[in-house]
Formats: sequence, structure tokens, C-alpha cells
Amino acid sequence: MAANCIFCKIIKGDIPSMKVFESDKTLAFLDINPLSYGHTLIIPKHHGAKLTDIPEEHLTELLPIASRIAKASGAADYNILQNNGRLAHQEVDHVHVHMIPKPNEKEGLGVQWPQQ
Ligand code: IU
Repeated sequence: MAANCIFCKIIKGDIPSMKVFESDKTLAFLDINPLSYGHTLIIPKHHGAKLTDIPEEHLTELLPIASRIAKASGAADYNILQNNGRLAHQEVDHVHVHMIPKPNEKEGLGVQWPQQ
């Protein structure tokens, strides 16, 4: 945990979030400024700014959980993104994987997400 990290504060529950999934190693919650309905962040509970700062055993759930959430979103198409460093457009210095559904323009998503 890093005292001044906003995602560590979300993990601790000091800042509220719309949780989608939680285990001992991983937390997933809705992005506060979503690029699409259902935009979710999947983060390791172990603090580290970049992927290369995190021990591998804390990374193992990130893609499987992103995959599960993508499936649950009902979107056939979606982006999985993970930015490292300012040149790569990273704004929050705690590793996070974005799952960004791409709703079908005619049908939207297959399921409803909670309102943010
Ligand atoms: P980036 O990969 O570091 O650029 O993405 C940071 C994301 O974190 C961005 O989509 C923000 O909307 C999101 N976010 C959030 O969900 N909750 C917060 O309190 C803050 C940022 I600060």
C-alpha cells in the first residue's frame, strides 16, 4: 500500500468505488470517467506504478478477470488496455488494466450494468 495512492485508498475502502470483483489479490471497479458504459479497471492489490514494478504472482488474475468481466459486459467487442508511464498516457501510478466494452450501435450491450 502507498499512502498517497488513490487506487490504494480505493482498495482500503477509504474512497468509495463501484466494485465489480474482489479477491485477496485483485480488485475490479467501474472507471469514474468511463469511455463507454461498463468501462472497468482491474488492479492488483499490491502497489506498483508500472507492470514491471509488480511481482508476477500478483499479476496472474488480471487478464482472466478482465476476460470474465468482458464476457459479463455482454459486449461482443471490447478493448483491453494497460498503460505504463506518461509517454504511454498513464495517469494513475498504480497498475491497472482497462476493460472497455464497445457496445453494438443497434443493440447496445447484452446486459445492463449498474448506473454510476
Ligand atoms: P490511465 O491508464 O492511467 O490513463 O487511466 C486512469 C484511469 O483511472 C482513467 O480512466 C480514470 O478515469 C480512472 N480513474 C478512476 O476510475 N478513479 C479515480 O479516482 C481516478 C481515475 I484519479
